[in-house]
Amino acid sequence: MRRFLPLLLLTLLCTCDRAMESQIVKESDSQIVRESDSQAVGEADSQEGLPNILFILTDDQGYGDLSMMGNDSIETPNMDALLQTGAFFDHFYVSPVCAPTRASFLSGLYAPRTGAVFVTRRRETMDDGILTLPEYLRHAGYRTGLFGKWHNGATFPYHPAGQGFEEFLGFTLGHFNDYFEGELVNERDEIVPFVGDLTEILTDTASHFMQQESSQPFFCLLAYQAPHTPVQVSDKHWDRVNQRGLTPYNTGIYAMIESIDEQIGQLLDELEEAGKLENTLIVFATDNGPNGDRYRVGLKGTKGHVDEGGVRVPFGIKFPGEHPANGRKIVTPAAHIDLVPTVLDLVDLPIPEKLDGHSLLPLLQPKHNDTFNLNRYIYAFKQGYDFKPYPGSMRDRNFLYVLRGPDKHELYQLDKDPGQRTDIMATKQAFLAGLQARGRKMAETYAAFASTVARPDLVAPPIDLDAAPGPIRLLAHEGEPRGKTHFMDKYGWANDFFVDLGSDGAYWPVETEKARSYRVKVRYHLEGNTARTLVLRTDKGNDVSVALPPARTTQIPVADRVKRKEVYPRRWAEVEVSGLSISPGSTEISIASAGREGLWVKEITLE
Ligand SMILES: [Ca+2]
Repeated sequence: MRRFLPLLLLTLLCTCDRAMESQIVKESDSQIVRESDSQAVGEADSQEGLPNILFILTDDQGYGDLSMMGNDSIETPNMDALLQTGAFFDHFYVSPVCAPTRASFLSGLYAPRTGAVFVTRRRETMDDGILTLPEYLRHAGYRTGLFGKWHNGATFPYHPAGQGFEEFLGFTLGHFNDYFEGELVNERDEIVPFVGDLTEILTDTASHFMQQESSQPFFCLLAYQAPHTPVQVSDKHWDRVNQRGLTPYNTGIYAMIESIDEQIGQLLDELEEAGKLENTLIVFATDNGPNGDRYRVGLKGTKGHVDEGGVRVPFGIKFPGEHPANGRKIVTPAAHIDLVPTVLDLVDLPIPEKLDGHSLLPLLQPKHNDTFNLNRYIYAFKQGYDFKPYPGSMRDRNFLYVLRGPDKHELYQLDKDPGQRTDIMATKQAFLAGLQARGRKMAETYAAFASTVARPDLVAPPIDLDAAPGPIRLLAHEGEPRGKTHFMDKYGWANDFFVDLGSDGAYWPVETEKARSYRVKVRYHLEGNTARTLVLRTDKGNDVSVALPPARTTQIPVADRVKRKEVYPRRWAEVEVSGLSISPGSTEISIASAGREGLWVKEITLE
């Protein structure tokens, strides 16, 4: 449902005459988006001169996970070349975890403003009223594709196809639990089974998309899942890295990064052969700090932390041709929120005033001599199920302020102490204690800003039954267990399932304005020798029952190099039942079964 649109649309309309002539209007129905946008494309100004844009985003690769960072345990020649022959931002910041970073890259806003405050249980969902980078670019005449990880909402209208991507092959969850076999989904949310190497499949699909004959420029987001866990990688890459004396976990992580590096090299070769590279701008970024304790150039913290190691990542923009910014190293701090305004600036679209980010193009002008300073603080919030201002951090080029707890303030002199060894707020060294007044001032600035970003009205929206173009998958980790029902893992990360589903049951919050009767497919596991009855019910009192025959399901064999913490994929049993009536205004679909132990439910699909 549309919640945030009026503010942004109004801003857009007020900031530029061109926007007055051709409004970027967002509809909640994905089909309408597609039709209206294609009309807008026809009316747009000439697309001549607009570059193609390829945005490569990796998952959980930290600042130190590149050979160019002095890490002699990894070989990343293609990533290094991309960053070093483009404009390399050496102080670039994202959020501590996946989904908020992606929401900021796509919206130009700090993630709490978009609703994407966490990574699972629908708290990764970006409100559909947020205008996204692909939506802006479609207005400028681009065709748009996402290949890989989305992680900002699994169901329509939050699905990538509801948020501006015309083509999509990937997964909407926080992580995919098998690199070699599984079920991806496409832009219609149809299941697309695959067998192969996920990193290669995503690269090939992106390559095919970019090479399609078209009069339109493209925007391609290639969002690799590697090196996110599970640690799975082909023998070729494992064997090479395995000679370097690392732990099995780090061997696997580096091998996964080298697998991406190889794919990037091949992809750029293919684009060059197709004559596309000379007019393609390439952005490279990672989405948070390293997913483990490994080399990170002395930075403190890892993925999930608001310290430098959790949020400072490699970022570069390689311009096509002989652009003066190529080959430059930029030290002015920049962030994920700057991508949208930078790209809008580049393609001559108006930049909404309410965005948190700024265009980085002025930094990239020929006369730039590194004195340009955006004169601002860049924030990072450690988020959970609900937004809290701590832990959080705020930095400029010289100082880092950290709010560690409700009243726990830290200050670091970032230019002299990038490893955060000396907390100025706690020091007894007189020459540093003089800076504590600065820390107190930064604390006030941080508190004032943090109080403005939370949008509890956008967090964890119900599942909109009216927006989907086809079947609606209600995944367990998008729902809520009740009473004694629980997830296999405590938190209910992506791919998890309801365990010991009994009479307390579990439910999914929904919204609908239509009356419909659904056929329901249930994916489950049931131990013992006796069938159980599963009751599906809405809060309006409609229900339907289905008998579940015993089904002791098995794990799908996986090629993990080290034991994983997340749940394993399974081959689930399936039953179907017709006649679940949903009334307008329903707010909940629940499942329950008399008895308790032994019944697990992975998902239900409404058709
Ligand atoms: Ca990540």
